[in-house]
Amino acid sequence: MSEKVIISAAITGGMSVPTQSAAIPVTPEEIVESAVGANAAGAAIVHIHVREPETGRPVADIELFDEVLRGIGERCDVIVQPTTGGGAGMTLEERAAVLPRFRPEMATFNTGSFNFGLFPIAERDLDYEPWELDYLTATRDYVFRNTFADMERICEMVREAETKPELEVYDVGHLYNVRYLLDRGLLDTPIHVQFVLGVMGANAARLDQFMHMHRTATDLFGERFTFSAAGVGYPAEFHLAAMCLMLGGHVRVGLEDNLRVTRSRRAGSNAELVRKAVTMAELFDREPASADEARETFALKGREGVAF
Ligand code: KMH
Ligand code: ZN
Repeated sequence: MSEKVIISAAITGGMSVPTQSAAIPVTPEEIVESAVGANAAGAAIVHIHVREPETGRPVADIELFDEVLRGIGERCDVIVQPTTGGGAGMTLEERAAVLPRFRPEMATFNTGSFNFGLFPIAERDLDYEPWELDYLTATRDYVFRNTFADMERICEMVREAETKPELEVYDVGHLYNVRYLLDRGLLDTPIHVQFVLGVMGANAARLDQFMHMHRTATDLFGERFTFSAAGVGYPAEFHLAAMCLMLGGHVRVGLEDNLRVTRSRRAGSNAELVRKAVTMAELFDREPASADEARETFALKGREGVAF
């Protein structure tokens, strides 16, 4: 069990709309500020999406990524992990363009195709903008596409960019997809796996499902993997964090995945969610790792190797 726990903060996301919470950072300045605050609170990694500044619509705009990644890099030494998952309706090329352009230390890598339903959120009694309602209800017919051809393409791109992929597994079958990519020599080891549970269309954020996926990963990858979990929604985010703290894994929190800090209180910032994760870590004798300690754990190429 590694004593140090690497905490990631997922700052804004691409599968939510601003009306869901005023705390969701939208503009590049807000995303940079929130990322710097999350790092100061104890996050070694910040996971980054971008949004249209005027509306908050999730976009794959490479110039907005440039502004955000440079803005964060100028303010702190946190590991900046851009998304290659993006948001609903984006093509693989749009989603993966961050890799050759910014050559980040880490980036997400989604390991299978599945339905990604957000439409029940549209039924909540909130004063949505028309585009937000369209964005949410359109997911009734949305498949988050990550075919074997797509994944093999991303394997090439992360290797070329010397970027460590964080393998996002949403269901048991995705673990076998990873095994296939390893067997083909398309992924370098040790791998880092993130169990993402609670997305409608994939596996549920239940402790028994987490244990089943963790056990399956251990069967398939032996000791050659590190892991973390991202629980979507409340209390899933903190329940999975507790499991990872007990099992020697790492933790992801953030407004991308969850809007509540307690059952009755919505989070006012990403830093607030990170602080709760830090408090939990202390209760489990796990100390938050610094960005450089995380770089060592994941054998990252370092900040000097990025292009932003
Ligand atoms: N939105 C999360 C459920 C990515 O950005 O590539 C998973 C995620 C994937 O963060
Ligand atoms: Zn994401």
